[in-house]
Amino acid sequence: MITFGPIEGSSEEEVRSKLNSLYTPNGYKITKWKENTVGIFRKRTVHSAEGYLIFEEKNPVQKSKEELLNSLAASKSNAENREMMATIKNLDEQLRKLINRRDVPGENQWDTNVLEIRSLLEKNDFTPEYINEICVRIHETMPQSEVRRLEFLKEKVIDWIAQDIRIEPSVFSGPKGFMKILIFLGPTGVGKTTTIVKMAASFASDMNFVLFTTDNYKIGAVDQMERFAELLNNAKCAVIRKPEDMKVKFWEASAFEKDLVFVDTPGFSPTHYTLAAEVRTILEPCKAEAYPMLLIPAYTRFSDMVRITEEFEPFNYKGIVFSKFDESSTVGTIISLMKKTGKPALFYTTGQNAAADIETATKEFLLNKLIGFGSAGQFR
Ligand SMILES: Nc1nc2c(ncn2[C@@H]2O[C@H](COP(=O)(O)OP(=O)(O)OP(=O)(O)O)[C@@H](O)[C@H]2O)c(=O)[nH]1
Ligand SMILES: [Mg+2]
Repeated sequence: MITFGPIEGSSEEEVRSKLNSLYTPNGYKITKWKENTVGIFRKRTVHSAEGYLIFEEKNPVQKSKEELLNSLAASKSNAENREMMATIKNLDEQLRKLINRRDVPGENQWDTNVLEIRSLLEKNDFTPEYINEICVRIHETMPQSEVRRLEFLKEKVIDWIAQDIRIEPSVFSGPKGFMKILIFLGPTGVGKTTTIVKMAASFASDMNFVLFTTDNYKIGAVDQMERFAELLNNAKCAVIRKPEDMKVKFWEASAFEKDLVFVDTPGFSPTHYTLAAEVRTILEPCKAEAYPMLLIPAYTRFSDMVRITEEFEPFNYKGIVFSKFDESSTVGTIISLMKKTGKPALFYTTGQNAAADIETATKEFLLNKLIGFGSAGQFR
């Protein structure tokens, strides 16, 4: 670090003006001001400043302007001088534009760190809307001194992201003695049936549960569920074909004091109106006690996630199970979705092993998957 001073003057303004004539206004930092009284007969106050110099890399326009000025001094012919003067004028304009641009938020030197955060968020597949909100928030709420500290900035951004993650961890809790009905909804092949088996095996092994399948559409769906029921210690499995079946089986389940009913549904797009209406009619009898969940694979594009969440809204699902996490490498899309829809994550599924590969949703799970935030994004 190169220090300067003391630079003296009769007032602070005079000292500053001396400094500005010696260095560029951003090229020094004053660390100490002094004020002394000097003289014996005629006393006067002397102000002085000390500090250190800040060296900024000259930008290319400044550099070439200086080179031109040096060569101008050495040049002889007037014609050459005129040409040089025209070039300098042009460079001056460019320089002025550059200086003006540096006043726009987002282009200043200290914004390098904000640009770094922007690029990290992009790598993590956050939506442009989400990224802009974070950048505006940095500009509006954080002083430059904090933004300059990249690690601190990363921690702050992680805090904000953590606040946007919505979690509902208590799917299985509820008043004792009340039967819970978990309904699994979602487009085709997202993992509804497998997730039921995973949940039953991992979280409900000490509960008295029964499986219902309403999937009368996919060939082999009933066989698949019956096979899974066998694997789950011969759990009871009922096939529901119409609302009357649901009423009867629902009544039986409560009469036999079941704790839990897992209800599988056929995969469909709600724009397939006939099937959507049929499924809703079948589910109607247990609507009041039901806990509907929507499954979406973690790798789904943001626009498709939004469409699916909107299309399944009429089923009043309580939250989302993000499936197939093992096939996705980023979590920005999911967090952006939570921020946009306010819907919480319930579970994450992480592989094809039906006896495991499921976790209750936590914030840490998503935060630990953020790329590039280093220790700021590591949680236990
Ligand atoms: N990689 C991976 N595959 C999974 C996961 N969960 C389910 N699968 C696979 O996804 C495929 C579809 O799973 P299903 O459970 O049949 O999906 P579904 O939503 O019931 O499908 P439909 O009933 O046809 O709508 C199967 O091959 C599963 O093994 C997961 O977490 N990771
Ligand atoms: Mg299925």
